[in-house]
Amino acid sequence: MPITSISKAQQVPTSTNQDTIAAISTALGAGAIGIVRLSGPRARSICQCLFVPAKNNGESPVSHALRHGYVIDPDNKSRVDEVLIAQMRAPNTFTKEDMAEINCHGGIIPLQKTLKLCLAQGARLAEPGEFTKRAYLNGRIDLVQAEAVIDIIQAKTQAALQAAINQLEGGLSEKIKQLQQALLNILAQVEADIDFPEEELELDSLKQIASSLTPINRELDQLAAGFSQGRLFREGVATAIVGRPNVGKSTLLNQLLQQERAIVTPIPGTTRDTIEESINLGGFPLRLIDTAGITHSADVVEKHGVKRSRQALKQAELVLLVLDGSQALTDDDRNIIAAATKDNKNIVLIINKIDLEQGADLSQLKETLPINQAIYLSAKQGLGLDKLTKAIIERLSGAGTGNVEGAIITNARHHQALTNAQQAIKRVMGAIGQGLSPEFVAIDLNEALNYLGEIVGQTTCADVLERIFSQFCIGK
Ligand SMILES: Nc1nc2c(ncn2[C@@H]2O[C@H](COP(=O)(O)OP(=O)(O)OP(=O)(O)O)[C@@H](O)[C@H]2O)c(=O)[nH]1
Ligand SMILES: [Mg+2]
Repeated sequence: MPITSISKAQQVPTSTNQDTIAAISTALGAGAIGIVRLSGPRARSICQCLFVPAKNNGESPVSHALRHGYVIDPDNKSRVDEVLIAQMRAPNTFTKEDMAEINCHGGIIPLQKTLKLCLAQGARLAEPGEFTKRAYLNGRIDLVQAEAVIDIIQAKTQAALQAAINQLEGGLSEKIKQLQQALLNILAQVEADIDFPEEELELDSLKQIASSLTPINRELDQLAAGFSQGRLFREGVATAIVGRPNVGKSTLLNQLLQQERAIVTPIPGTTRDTIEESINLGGFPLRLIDTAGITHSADVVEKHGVKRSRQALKQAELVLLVLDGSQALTDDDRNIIAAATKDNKNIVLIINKIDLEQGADLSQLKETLPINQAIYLSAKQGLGLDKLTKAIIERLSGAGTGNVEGAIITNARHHQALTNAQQAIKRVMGAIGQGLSPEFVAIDLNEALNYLGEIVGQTTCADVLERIFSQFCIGK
């Protein structure tokens, strides 16, 4: 079986616990192989009913080993499919429960039949992400690691994948645990004072608490600051290509994608709506957004497009601002430059059409844009694209990107909880500074601990868990 075809396999999930429910077929499709995956206390007995080994030596199955044989219909003993089956005994499995994976031929019918037989034996269909959820609920992984599983599946670049793997291996979880332990030590000191008020906390002791919070605060700051970089890996950089009509935005999009994605014509106003495509540029996932040319003199349809272009410009993290070097600058150009620079945007200025005689006087822009950093291109002829790629990578690397070693925050949920924990610690320091009673100090310390617990899933509320696991595909 070629390894590449395994990723196309349809994993059809079932799990064996009391509340058995019916199958769905939407997870089914043709593939090289299809895996019916079982987890729960009855995984073993279901396999005993449905699987007949090709060579029966009477020995019980070895855990985690593949066996060749047949899925049979227990009613009439007919063969349903020739399979390879792996049975894995608890607790050394992904879910910490007994598990089995039946590798069927990838066709829809044998898969569906095998699945139905499992359901008839008392399994029920798994919810999206239920295997990972069980791994989390059974304490094999924490919430950060469960979320890393989604990130691994969705990673668009090698760097994103590496960040997710680090997270799954527990890099971030370990860091959070260390911070929690440090806070717990401080809390123990403060609570001792609440319990034994007669031994009042000396001023020195309070100072000591405040000073031991400083390195914790610094570590939280560092983690939170890494988010601006981490998020890029996970979500991609929203990159808008903007400019007045006909400057060559769509030609540039097509060049960067290396495919004829957007329609290009000599008629101004060709692109009427935003077009979004993802690319991997030197390891950075970019969400490239081609926009309708922004102009005053737009017709009714164009006006809608222009509105969307302005929105895309507002929301973009990186702006590729395109001017036509062969023509004098217009009011439209100046308006777009004003709109782009207003929000202090990360702008890469592109002068396009360098294959034509040049007519734009850029010196008038030097007040507003660093024109000495402009990139000169012919999008049509593919000239200067390497310089553009380099400039974009440099711009993004400026945000400290590139290094995905160690604990890095890539997830907005983690970032929010970290920020909340930081604020709680600030309140603790404020309370100590004001000489408030240790009860107040303890309240905020507990809050900080709770926020850190939210990240790893110790104190996460049910609906957040629901939301996280619903992002998974069925079978994961
Ligand atoms: N000579 C030359 N022509 C170019 C270059 N880039 C684009 N063009 C031409 O300029 C015209 C407009 O190109 P588009 O890519 O559609 O421009 P746009 O900015 O997307 O235009 P709208 O969608 O109307 O806003 C087409 O005829 C392109 O072939 C270039 O580098 N050199
Ligand atoms: Mg266009």
